[in-house]
Amino acid sequence: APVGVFDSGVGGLTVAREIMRQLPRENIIYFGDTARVPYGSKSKETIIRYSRQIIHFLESMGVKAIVVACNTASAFALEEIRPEMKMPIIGVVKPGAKVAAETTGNGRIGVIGTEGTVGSRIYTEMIHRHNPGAVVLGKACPLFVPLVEEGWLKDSVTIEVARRYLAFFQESDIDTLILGCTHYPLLRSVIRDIMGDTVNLVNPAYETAQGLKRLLKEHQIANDGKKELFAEYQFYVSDAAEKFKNFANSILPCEIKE
Ligand code: DGN
Repeated sequence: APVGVFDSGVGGLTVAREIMRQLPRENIIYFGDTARVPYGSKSKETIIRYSRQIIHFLESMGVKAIVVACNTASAFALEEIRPEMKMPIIGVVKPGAKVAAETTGNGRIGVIGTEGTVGSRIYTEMIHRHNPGAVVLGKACPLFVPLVEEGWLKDSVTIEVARRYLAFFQESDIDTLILGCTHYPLLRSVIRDIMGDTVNLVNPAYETAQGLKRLLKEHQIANDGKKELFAEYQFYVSDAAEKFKNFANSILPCEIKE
């Protein structure tokens, strides 16, 4: 059975991409809620309702586990929905928060994400579970999502916007920065140039794929058989399939056909 992955739109493809790289035998069914994106500025109640609907859809498609590949949905809906679930479910917040909490040298961690994610203080809460003394500084960077979706990954405008947002961390002495939104790993090199080499950038997409690997093993549902040479990937969206396909084909290691 496949793993179900969902996001508010295209961003979660950075998570799907990590799953393809790290768990190459797992089939994936991806759902992008392109009709209702963005989630970052919506209320908790709305995000929970959307997430429930999508999970029901993925369950009806016969998935064996669910990855909430959206930071905003993980922040607002995961704890609420988990008790209702029969199958394993994992979000993107906890894996990134855990690694940041455990690897920081000076206990000073920055988090960037949507207004919803940063406002929820979920990263702070999760980091404190593993490192109660850590100081966590959050900064919402709402313009990053449209810039990435426009494909302006290294554009001078993007660099200027990033400079303005990240100036928040000047003199903050953070040694770790969590890229707490699905789109931000695609801005990694811009962020890296501005933050410098002394700040460790945590990519929750990468950590989530690691977490999924452990979760599937734990539940003994990992597809580690030698039979299949290829995994199968299916993508569903609630709107604008063509635009989704173009974006997906620009960042995935495979090409989506009709
Ligand atoms: N996928 C969202 C997140 O990771 O928070 C970003 C896109 C959005 O819905 N604003």
